[in-house]
Amino acid sequence: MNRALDVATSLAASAARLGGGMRVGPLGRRPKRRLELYEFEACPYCRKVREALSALDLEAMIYPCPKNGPRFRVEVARRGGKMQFPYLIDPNTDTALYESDEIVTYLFDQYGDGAVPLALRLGPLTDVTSMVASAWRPAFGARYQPAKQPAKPLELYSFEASPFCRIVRERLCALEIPYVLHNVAKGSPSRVAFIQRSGKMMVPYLADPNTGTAMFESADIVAYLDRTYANA
Ligand SMILES: N[C@@H](CCC(=O)N[C@@H](CS)C(=O)NCC(=O)O)C(=O)O
Repeated sequence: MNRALDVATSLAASAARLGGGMRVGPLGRRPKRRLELYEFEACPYCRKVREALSALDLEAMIYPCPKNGPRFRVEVARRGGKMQFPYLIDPNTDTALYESDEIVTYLFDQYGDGAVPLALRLGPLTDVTSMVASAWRPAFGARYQPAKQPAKPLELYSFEASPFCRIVRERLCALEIPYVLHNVAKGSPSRVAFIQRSGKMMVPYLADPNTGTAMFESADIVAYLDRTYANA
């Protein structure tokens, strides 16, 4: 897909959700230990959870589970008993949940003010708009593409509504590369530390501790991931 079409369809995906995952809302207590999320980018139910993480300014360890992915899908079945996504683990409360609505409610209870934003509590309408978002880019972030596994997880600064971040998340997902997701949506208190680290407020920003690489620009990041991890 050419770059302009790539960005346009990714933008359309965000528009379908009316910018859900763009802005931080009221925050509650912060988790001491990082949340873990098994998901895949093209899954509309996973998107709801990712929007919640952005709105709540939460970090998560992301284990991408593209279809046919050899690693993390089986881990979900082993840990939770079935291969269904999203699957969230909160080591702070020893909680493990499958259903997206339950996960979203849980996250706003634990780490927000208890109120789920309207766009995430419209039941079937929330699901349908999230499906429309996925439908714009059905071929991306859904299927596994053989890749080398990094020794250490990568780090991605992102927020759910950014079309450029989506393009990078899709690639990480297809290659089944685990990463720490740092959400820095608009209004995020985490932006201060991010700017100190990266030098400016722009996402996506990828850091790879395996190679000492850190970079902006979605197209460059995708090219880097392909060059470094995709099997030829
Ligand atoms: N009601 C569940 C539905 C979850 C669901 O159907 N997830 C799909 C992915 S979008 C799934 O796990 N499919 C099995 C697979 O991908 O192998 C929820 O809201 O979390």
